Amino acid sequence: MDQKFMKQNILLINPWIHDFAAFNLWVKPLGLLYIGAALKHAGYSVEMIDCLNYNSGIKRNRTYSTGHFFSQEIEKPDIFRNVPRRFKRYGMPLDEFRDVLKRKKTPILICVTSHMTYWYPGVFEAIKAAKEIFQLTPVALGGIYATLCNEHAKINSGADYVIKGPGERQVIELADHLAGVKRDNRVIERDLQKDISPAYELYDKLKSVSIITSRGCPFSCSYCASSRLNSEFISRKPEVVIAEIERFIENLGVKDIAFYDDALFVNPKEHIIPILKGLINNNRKIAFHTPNGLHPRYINSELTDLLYRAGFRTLRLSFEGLSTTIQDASCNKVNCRHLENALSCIMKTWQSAKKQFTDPKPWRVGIYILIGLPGQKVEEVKESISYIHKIGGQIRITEYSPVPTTREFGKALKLCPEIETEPLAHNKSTFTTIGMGIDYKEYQNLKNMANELNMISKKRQEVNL
Ligand code: B12
Ligand code: SF4
Repeated sequence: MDQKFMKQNILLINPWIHDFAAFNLWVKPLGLLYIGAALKHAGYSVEMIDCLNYNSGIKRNRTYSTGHFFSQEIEKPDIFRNVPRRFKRYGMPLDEFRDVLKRKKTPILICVTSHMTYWYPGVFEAIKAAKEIFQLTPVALGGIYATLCNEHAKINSGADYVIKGPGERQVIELADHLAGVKRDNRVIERDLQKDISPAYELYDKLKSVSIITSRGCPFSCSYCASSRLNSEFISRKPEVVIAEIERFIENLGVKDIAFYDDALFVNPKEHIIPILKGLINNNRKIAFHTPNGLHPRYINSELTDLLYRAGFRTLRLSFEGLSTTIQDASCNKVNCRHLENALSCIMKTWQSAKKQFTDPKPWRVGIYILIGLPGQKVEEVKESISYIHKIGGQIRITEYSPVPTTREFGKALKLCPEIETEPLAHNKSTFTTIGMGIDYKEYQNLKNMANELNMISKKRQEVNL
């Protein structure tokens, strides 16, 4: 490889969220950080602007490094004119972003990531601002929106390259092309197989990181695009994961680590159990969290004991719903027996933790139910909410967002043809009412019902199950 081309500068951008609400549940641009790591690995110099990493100076109490983003109200897109809620840009003010951009060296390439399909306006805003300042630099767009709404992104985003799917190899090829670097393709493959870690060193200061120990999912629920985003289910080696966590604690001083896996507990004996044993052995005083739903079918007492001892404190379990329709749509990955057994193991572990440890930190456990699937009935949702309350769980409502390429998308399309051409219509807060054919008040009533029952459970229990 010709060394004179190396150390050329590439700028990464994680854009804002434009939405009605956004909460920082260990949100990190993990995909972009993998892109950054791959580019560094290939010899490029990389800088990043994370629009969501903005401290406005307002002090807030944050539990386990979660909290609110800085936000500013912006004009509501016309499609949401009848939604009685304020629309906001979450993350740093636009002018501040422009100022930060102006202070950067001119890059040979700007890499912009994207997350939820309905967050694309923040992506377009970032591309536009970057192009105003670096007029001659090409922009590459990748990530979930760019993959699932590829044509929409190609036509409307203003990016010069719109890249689908896992981008590590593709972005190196693009950068090499722009820099005029000739590299043997086999070298790229071999280097990426060294199992790179996300480039968190691009941040000045961090309290938490999010990591991923596997890509993809062996299930194929009708409403989920996991298998389209990653065609295979691939797990990283436990020892590699443990070493990565050690480096993040040692080098970055983080106190909280969240797992972004779709299927963290699959093949437990080969995967999560050795990871947990390694973490227990290293005995670090940090907390682990799983904001993405876990599969209760794999949970038993051995697993909950190891999870607690390793420092796992926030657990979210996927239940989705009580009806057979929703359990079928979810590949029957979970049923009531799995869920009740999981809760009982979690409770037993807590009882024994109280006896074993002085000042044990309680679990924070929530059970996800999915609402807003096309044709779902209000009564069905109420039954699921009541059931979770009855078995002593905290209800966490997740609203359905139609995801292109999924089987459920076809059903959603019949109720709302706009989702085909306008990704804003995938917004989870607005589609729920359409999916269930209810008005905003009825939807709020369901959320209020869950909140009230959660308050009752909280008063009754010392552990937030
Ligand atoms: C972790 C996760 C979350 C986390 C946080 C995510 C975040 N950072 O914002 C939490 C738990 C908070 C979350 C919440 C939700 N999520 Co979510 N989430 C995921 C998940 C499991 C993983 C995303 C991830 O980080 N992957 C790991 C990284 C390494 O992969 P990646 O980002 O794709 O990056 C790769 C490529 O895309 C590419 N790439 C990325 N950037 C770039 C840039 C360039 C230049 C290039 C070339 C390439 C490139 O290369 C990267 C490396 O290989 C995905 C499913 C999945 N398997 O992807 C769902 C997913 C994104 N979520 C989804 C949904 C539905 C939701 C919720 C709406 C659920 C709900 N009802 O509450 C909420 C939305 C929150 C909100 N406020 O609206 C949907 C998407 C919906 C949509 N319409 O877009 C997905 C796809 C799951 C699904 N159902 O199919 N989620
Ligand atoms: S919803 Fe969960 S279990 Fe189902 S395919 Fe997606 S990631 Fe896998």
